[in-house]
Amino acid sequence: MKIWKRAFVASLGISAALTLLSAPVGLAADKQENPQLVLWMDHPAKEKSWNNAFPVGNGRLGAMVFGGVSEEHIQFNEDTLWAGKPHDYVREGAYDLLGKMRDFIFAGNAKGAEALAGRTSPTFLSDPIRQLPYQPFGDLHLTFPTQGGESYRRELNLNDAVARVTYESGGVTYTRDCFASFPDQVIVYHVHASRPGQVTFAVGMSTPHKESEVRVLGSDVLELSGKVQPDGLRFDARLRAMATGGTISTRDGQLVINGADSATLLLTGATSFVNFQDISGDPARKADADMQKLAGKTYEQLWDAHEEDFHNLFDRVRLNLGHTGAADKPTDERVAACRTGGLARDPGLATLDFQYGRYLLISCSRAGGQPANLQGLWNADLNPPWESKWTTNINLEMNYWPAEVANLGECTAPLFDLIDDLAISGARTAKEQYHAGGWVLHHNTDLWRGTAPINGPDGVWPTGGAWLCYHLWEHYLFTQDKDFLAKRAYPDMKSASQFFVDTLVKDPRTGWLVTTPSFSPEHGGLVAGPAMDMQLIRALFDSTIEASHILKVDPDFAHQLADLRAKLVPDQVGHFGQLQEWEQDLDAENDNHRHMSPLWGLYPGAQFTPANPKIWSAANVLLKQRGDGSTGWSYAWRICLWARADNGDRAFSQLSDLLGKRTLPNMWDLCGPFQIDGNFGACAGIGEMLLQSQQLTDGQRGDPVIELLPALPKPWAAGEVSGLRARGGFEVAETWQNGELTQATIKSLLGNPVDVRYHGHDVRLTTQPGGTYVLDANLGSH
Ligand code: FUC
Repeated sequence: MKIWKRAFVASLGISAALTLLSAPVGLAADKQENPQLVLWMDHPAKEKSWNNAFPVGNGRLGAMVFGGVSEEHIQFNEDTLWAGKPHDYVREGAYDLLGKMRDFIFAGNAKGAEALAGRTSPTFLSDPIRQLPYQPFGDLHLTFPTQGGESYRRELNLNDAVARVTYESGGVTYTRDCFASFPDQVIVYHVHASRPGQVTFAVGMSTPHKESEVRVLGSDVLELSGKVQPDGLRFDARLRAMATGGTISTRDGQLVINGADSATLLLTGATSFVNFQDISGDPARKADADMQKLAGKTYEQLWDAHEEDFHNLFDRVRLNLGHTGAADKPTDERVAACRTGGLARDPGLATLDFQYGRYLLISCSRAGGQPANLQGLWNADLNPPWESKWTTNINLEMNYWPAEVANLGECTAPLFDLIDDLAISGARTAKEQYHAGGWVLHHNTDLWRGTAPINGPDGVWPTGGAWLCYHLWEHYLFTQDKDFLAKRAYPDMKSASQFFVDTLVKDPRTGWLVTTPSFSPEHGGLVAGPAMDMQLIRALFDSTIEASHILKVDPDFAHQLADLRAKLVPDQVGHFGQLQEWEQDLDAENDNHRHMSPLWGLYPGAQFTPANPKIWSAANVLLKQRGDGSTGWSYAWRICLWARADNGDRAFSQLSDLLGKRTLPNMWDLCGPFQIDGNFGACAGIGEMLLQSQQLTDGQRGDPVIELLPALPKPWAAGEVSGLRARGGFEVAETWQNGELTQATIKSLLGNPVDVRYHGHDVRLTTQPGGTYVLDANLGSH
């Protein structure tokens, strides 16, 4: 059995009879609101501060709620509204350059190779060289007669997934709730007044797209329709008003609600996108059909359905890191306090950040929708930063790091659908540009599933698909779902492996097998065999080999992969004891690059363990040398890495810097501009500090291993968590005091055996499906 995170700690071999409980794993499983799970401010978002507004989303439709009193603004998105149309980005004839680029690289002339991956023809880059941007959809503008507004508060309540504005005016309390319902596929906006007949407002629609119009349909519906220029996707949204009491009328293209007790707006929206090769859909019909489905439903029914759906996902994990008086302040002030070390005095903010990550994933990644892009699904810009695409050399993957451990495995569905598409478009790129079988993805993709290298030489990085396949395998490790493995994961993994079988070449300088041309993500120049590529391919081959054993298929292919794996460039230790980023020892001691690519094998991979002290120590040397993060996501990656290195205080310092230096008042992450990956990376990192699990794959899989509280930082001396998931099919709860575990509860979902570790203690549990096992700090049973 492979040893995880432990060099020579002998198993204590405890086989004590363990208490088998039938109670569910959880803290007090009440339905009460947790006031700690609320982001709030005492002022609206300024009109120009889109990213100060609060986000709601149902995985497909998203909205940003600004919270103005007399003028409310709600900007909204639908996740298939992108620029462009079906397009194959493959560069014809690129293959002719491949051999030349390889020759240049092996001759030590990276510049020669890079000249063939530039903007001028001939180039190995995609056609065209850039991919296309995600688009905003539209805006709702609400005008209320109220001026001022006392006792103002706007909040994003994570307990109920609702953006709420409350204020008083003229002795009346107004409440406005906005949520995005997954079951009803609608954005709902509800206005309530404490006194009857006091709800009066007008609402209009607009869009930044030039080719568009707003029409009044009947007496209570607006339609916003248009097309992304020049000849792209068509879109259509419907806004319907319902009121209790009062009247609804139309005026100047707006809906006017007058003197109602309460009023509800329903917003549906759709585009002509069918799939990445077909945009023949009818958006008007879909937006209308979605609206028709709501006919006869009351606001309360919509609320209840939304609550049931959201709670089913969100309530699975409870976290309490303690809270102090600092938690009583508005969220923007709490975030600002992190600039001066405030996180250590405000553990509740870390809890909020963790649960916000879970909230955001539920809000932007649900079955049937697109995966979370660089901005999740929220975007107000026709030209968003990096096109708000899916960048696959860290960002898209980081978005899904928390999914399994934070018990939101279902939210991976859009990612896996994307991978299926990429296996199709990536097969064309493999064939045309590499004369290879299988599929390849470089460092970005868009709605049209571009897979060819883009932008410049740093786009020539062929292991994006290998990395995405790791998520398929991880989903299997967490769920042990053989049907998923056979039908969804293995075909994509096998085909991704095939690409490398066909394209790995022998480096004449070293004799090792390498990817080339390649790039260690955004660092250095074009090279052969960067460490990250080798780690990704080892992970891909290992998991494909193991899947072939589990599924009892393709034994010859598995042998072939094992043979090639042994010839890949190994992880190497360089001149200052560091794990090398490149095949050659080129690392500089003053380099703190944002990408932590050579440490992929530490996190999210699981290739470095103390069982191999040489590589474990080199990885730690590099981690230390790289210092603090810079972009939000680079801090987030470092949180996860330090957690894996069992250093909770260093992980905490990166979290503290992320919140203090790279976080907006609404707790969104900043790359430079808003980019959501850091939110998800931080969520995963906090999870990793509290619980780690592995089921190592190197052709000889051992039992799952769970490590309790592996990287608890000093400021979180007491706390409790429940509902975290572990590989092998477990749900784990932990409580701790004075920095020490007091109790762990492990629910076995599938009945697998598991090796549980804490501070040098080690116990092997033989479990029954559904069994719950309670352990004390010595891992003795209760
Ligand atoms: C990668 C990063 C950048 C940015 C971009 C979207 O290229 O290196 O910092 O996050 O993705």
